[in-house]
Amino acid sequence: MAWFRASLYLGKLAVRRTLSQGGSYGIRSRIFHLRDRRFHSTVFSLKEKASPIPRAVPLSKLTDNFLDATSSVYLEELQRAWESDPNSVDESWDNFFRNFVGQASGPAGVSGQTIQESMRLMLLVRDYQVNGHLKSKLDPLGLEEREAPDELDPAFYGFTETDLDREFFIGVWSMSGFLSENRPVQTLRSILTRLEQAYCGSIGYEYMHIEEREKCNWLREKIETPTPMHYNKDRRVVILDRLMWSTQFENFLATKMKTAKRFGLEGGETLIPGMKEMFDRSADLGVECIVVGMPHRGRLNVLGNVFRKPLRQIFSEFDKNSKFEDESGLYTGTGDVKYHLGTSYDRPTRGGKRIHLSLVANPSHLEAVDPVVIGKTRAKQYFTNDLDRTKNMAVLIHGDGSFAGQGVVYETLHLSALPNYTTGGTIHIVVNNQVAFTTDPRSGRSSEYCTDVAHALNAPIFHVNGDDIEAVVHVCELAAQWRQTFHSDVVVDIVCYRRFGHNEIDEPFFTQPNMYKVIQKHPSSLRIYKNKLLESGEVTEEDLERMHKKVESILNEEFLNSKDYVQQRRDWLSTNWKGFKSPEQLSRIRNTGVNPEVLMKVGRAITVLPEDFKPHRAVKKVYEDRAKMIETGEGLDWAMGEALAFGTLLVEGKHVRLSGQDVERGTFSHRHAILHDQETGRIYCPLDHVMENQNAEMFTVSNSSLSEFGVLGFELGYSMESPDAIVLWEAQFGDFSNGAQVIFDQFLSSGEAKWLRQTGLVVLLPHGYDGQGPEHSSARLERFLQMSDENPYEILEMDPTHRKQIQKCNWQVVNATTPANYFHVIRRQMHREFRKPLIVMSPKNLLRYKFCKSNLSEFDDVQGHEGFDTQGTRFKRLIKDQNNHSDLEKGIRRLVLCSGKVYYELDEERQKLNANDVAICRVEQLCPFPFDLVQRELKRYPNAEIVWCQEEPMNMGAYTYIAPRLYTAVKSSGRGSPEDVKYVGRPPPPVYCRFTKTNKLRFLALQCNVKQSSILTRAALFKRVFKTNFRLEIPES
Ligand SMILES: Cc1ncc(C[n+]2csc(CCOP(=O)(O)OP(=O)(O)O)c2C)c(N)n1
Ligand SMILES: [Mg+2]
Repeated sequence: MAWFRASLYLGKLAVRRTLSQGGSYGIRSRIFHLRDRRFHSTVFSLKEKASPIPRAVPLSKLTDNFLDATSSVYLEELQRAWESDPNSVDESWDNFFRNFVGQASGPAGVSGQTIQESMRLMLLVRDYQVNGHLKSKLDPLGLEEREAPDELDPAFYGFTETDLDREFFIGVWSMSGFLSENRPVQTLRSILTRLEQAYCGSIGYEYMHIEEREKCNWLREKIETPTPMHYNKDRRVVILDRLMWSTQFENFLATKMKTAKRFGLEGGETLIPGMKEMFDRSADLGVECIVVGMPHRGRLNVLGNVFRKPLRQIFSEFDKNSKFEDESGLYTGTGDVKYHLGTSYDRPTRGGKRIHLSLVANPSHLEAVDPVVIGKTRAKQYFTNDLDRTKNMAVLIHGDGSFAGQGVVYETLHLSALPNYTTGGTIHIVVNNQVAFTTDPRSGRSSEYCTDVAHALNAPIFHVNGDDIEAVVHVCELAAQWRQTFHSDVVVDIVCYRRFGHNEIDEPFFTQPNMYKVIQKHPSSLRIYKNKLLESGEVTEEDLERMHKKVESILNEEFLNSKDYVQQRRDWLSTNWKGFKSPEQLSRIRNTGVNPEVLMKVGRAITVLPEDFKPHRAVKKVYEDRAKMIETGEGLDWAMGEALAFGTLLVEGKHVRLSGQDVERGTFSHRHAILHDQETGRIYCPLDHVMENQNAEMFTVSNSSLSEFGVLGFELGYSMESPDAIVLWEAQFGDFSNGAQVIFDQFLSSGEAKWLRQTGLVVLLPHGYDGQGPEHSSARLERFLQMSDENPYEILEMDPTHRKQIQKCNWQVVNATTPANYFHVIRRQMHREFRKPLIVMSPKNLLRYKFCKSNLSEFDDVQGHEGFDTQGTRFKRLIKDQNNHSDLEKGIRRLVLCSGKVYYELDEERQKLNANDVAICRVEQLCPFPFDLVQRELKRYPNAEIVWCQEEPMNMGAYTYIAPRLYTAVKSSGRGSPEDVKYVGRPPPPVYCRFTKTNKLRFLALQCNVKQSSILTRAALFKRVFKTNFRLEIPES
């Protein structure tokens, strides 16, 4: 291993470079060198002998490991020291010298060679492996201004031109590749030729940062081949044909739809043959399904040529006059632009197999789809029992600007090796056109390559000149082989260019005049490949003409057919979703109570621990208490309600997955879903044992990486695969959900409308003003409510079982206040024939609050039991006043409507002050708004003034959402005008509590909170100062 690392160190030296202001595109910067270049452009341009400048090395360093070998003086010192006493040097050096002693002077023709020279040659070889990519010819435009590093100059190691044809002993090494061949004696010229060929051609291999020897050897075997890679004629014709399709597709669109935005692939057309070869190779190696995520660039080309979306359909989508099937009354959503849409297809492969391809729809936010694709892939692996993760694979395509710039890339990469998130390796392809909209790489990133982020993963990175189609195909195949062999991520960086502007109506000369002058004259990669094959005699002009005409005629035919093409009703059901209902089809509302016997069985199973298991004392008590709750049927707390929901769903055959930061124990130490034996460290998960021989993954609870965007995106993708999984993501505190805002905005709240894809993802956001500071108090309920698409002024059909209100709405937002109601709302997600995202403002201090308890009878389905009303046992969208009020209560002076934990504060205050003329109702489901139940309560209290009370400030919380809906309910019930609804809550500051510089935040937050809470509750119950609506009447102190 020491030997491998030796040049890694030198590699690091070479990477120390200054940034350039020059016009480099392929890589970020020009490299300034520490000394004059002697020997960099080709191996045969050696100019003059130059020895490296010796650096003094203290003798104390002589025990250093091999990897620290940095100068020839040092090597000489080492050799001398070893000769006088082998024990005086590090063991790795001892081995090295032993390997050479007696050999260098042995074979004929190498006499006179010093050990020093052998050692330097070794380092040179190593330098090519580490740094060869810096000298590879990646930029098709030839604008790259980087210079090869000093370490690739033989002069750096003291060799001169006269040494080129000298023979050197380099030994036979146990590593694979060049040094393992049985050719211990070679001339310097042949060594350099081989190295240049392997590392400095159209492919730049970056892999020496990988720590595992086995993986490096595997790659060396593929890279340091005795002869250069060569495709036979048949393969070449297939590659040519694929490149023709890719190129002619774009050209065709460019001539037929001159001004339409399509984000063409021109300049990067080799992506298409590369992808196809990658998919073919993957299928040969056992992949059956590939989930793809990609941005705008070249998406139509990928859809048409790789996914085989009918060309006539693609063309008709450009046509303003295209015909649509009559979709009135159908599930159509709002739609999206054509370069965002997804599709799926069973593609036949070169090897005669079929591979299922699925392109995930994505929003305009670059890279946001990455974690979604990975999550979906992982779910496919679960549902197809793909235990070794070789049948389902993810491929992500990136732009150079976004791969380097978007943080979600890093968040996604870091999921790749986590046991509950891995998919066995993702293949990343970067369409590196050396520009992002109008921005040059030097303004767009600080790293050398746009792919440097992948170093963090120890992923190999194959940079390839996009004009060399065979090199592109080769690395695409290699990436597929890597993934199927090592089950980890790999990156293909296709360095290409963008022939036109960012889109077709953009003028690139405004900002990149020099680059575009070169591009204007630059032949297409198809032209280059045609010339190559003509030169080799493998095709003739006639062959080319015939192939061209064939493609052209199909494109023309499809174009003509597109005129009559009737856009079909969009199909939203994939196989797993057969039988599920669109919002146009009624899904009856069902009960979610559970048979009491099943409840008891599940309850016992999840509270019993193995006899020999030694949990922490406090956790043991938690489990004893839970067992008691089940046996007595009383006092079930929040965690128990949740565990019962999960357990009963498992019994019903559903897959349950809960993920997020520290969810196994629970941020508030309430869940303890996984227990740790205090003596052995063994873990035990009671919910894994609800049934006999339960599949280990059927219940998954998993701490995640410390990411919101990445992990929520992953869970969203997971939830979209099958309706048979209930997937939950919990934020540590609700406020952290803003780190995943893109997922909420672009996917969860709008994905169904844009792409007709349903998801029942549950998002748990701890929320509540309990003195934990301005951030942790609020999950920003208002934001989720604002994104609701419900019409506040329209009351839809509200029949108890025929209601379609939820089906019509984009998502549900609830703030449940009892364990039983939480249990039912979780179960409700799975007990319906459609799926809808659910946002839960989950509690913090209610987790242990003495009155926040439910009885087991509220969970069962027994008629007459507590919780069973005229509708059966199910989630209560509104909880009426707990004081057993009759259907008509004329004596009630005030009806306070509220949501969340403030209810308990109001109720306590009411009891304290004996305010029995006040009724308090909890709106548990804020969105969609329970108009029917609010109307019912208005009827019950005909003389009550109506108050909305919240603990959040007026500009936050539910108020702005509730107000117009409450008005609609009041108006429709004939209970006065909107002005008759009063507000009690905190004033509207940006955060809820004021701080001064000297105050300790936490202390003040608590004080402020306590003070404000009591004022607030009293005002809600008694204050008579509501002069005008919309105005807060609670003083600050
Ligand atoms: C998150 C995000 N920020 C900004 C944009 C606007 N935008 C669209 S394309 C683009 C340039 C992308 O460059 P690159 O990733 O190199 O892809 P290319 O267009 O060059 O293929 C930008 C900035 C966006 N779509 N998403
Ligand atoms: Mg780009």
